[in-house]
Amino acid sequence: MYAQTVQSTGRKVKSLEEMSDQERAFQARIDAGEKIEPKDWMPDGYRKTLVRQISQHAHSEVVGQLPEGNWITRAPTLERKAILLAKVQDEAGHGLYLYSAAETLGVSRADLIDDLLAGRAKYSSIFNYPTLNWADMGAVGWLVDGAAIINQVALQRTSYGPYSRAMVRICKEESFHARQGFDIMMKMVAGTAAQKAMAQDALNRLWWPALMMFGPPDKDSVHSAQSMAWKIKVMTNDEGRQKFVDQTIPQIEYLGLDVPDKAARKNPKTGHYSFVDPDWDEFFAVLKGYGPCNADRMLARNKAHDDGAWFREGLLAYAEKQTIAAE
Ligand code: BYC
Repeated sequence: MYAQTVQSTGRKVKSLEEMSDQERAFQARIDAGEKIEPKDWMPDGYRKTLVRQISQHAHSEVVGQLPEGNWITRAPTLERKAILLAKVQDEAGHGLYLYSAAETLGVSRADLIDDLLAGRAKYSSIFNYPTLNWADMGAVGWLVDGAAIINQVALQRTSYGPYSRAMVRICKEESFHARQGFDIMMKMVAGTAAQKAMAQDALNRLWWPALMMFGPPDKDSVHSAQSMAWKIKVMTNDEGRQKFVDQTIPQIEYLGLDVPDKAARKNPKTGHYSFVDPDWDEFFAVLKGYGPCNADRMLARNKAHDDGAWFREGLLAYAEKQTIAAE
């Protein structure tokens, strides 16, 4: 039940000859860089792909609160607690913007959440890894939010208007998140030898799962070709991963930490780093529900949903009362 067992549904890109007149006109709008708005005509596949990606993104924000929420009560100072609390709360807000963007496509938030709780929907693989100590709060903010920003900055240019606009605000908040993570890392590396070792250990554990956040290699990506043609995605999985590596290795060096990938080297001609791929078998196993925390995450979300039932009922009863009073 708690596995993310959804089968991928991607197909090859439809050629212009295979398209109907309406589809060709739609593609021309995309190619011209126009934004598509909720009431515009769109191919079924475009709508389905958006619902899939935006809802997976929303679920990731909501499940993504759990690994960090785990450390709010154990933050080392009041200031760190306040910052972490604000960050985790921001993630709930991101979930809301994204569920709202998905709803403009004719689906209901309640149904999307039911899919998540029943294990019928995916969320980012990264959140199936544990956060073992305070250094992980630094590494998550720096690496996980750092990776998310790379993806989301590009998504500000996505072709669907409501999704692209949601990304603008999300990106502003994510940059604060990444900076607070890097700030924790700076403190840890400037502390005792044991604290610096904790920072290194957190980096070592989260490096490979962070690389996985960008999705499978382009050659194995089911949706990239069509999503790029529709400009739902404006960067391939491998392009995002390369950007992340190029951005992060100098930051690791600035912190005085060791790069977990011992073979990573900068190519002086291209300016890009070579790097070793993460273990893709592990990635696909995590997607099938076999990550270290998949079951815990789904239990926690289901419990929170059940515990919140009285509150949702209260809100509905209040809204009903207001409607009757207004009549
Ligand atoms: N984890 O054809 P592909 C955050 C799935 S949250 C799990 O390349 P696509 C934050 C993929 O869905 C960050 N599943 O797919 C929150 C597909 O399965 P289905 C979340 C993954 O969609 C709190 C299959 O593998 N960001 O920032 O073209 C605290 C084949 O892949 C993953 C977003 O969601 C993965 N890592 O490209 C801190 C951004 N990768 O649907 C931080 C929006 C792939 O066929 N999403 N899969 O069953 C995207 O940009 C794209 O969906 C992806 C994948 C680049 C992730």
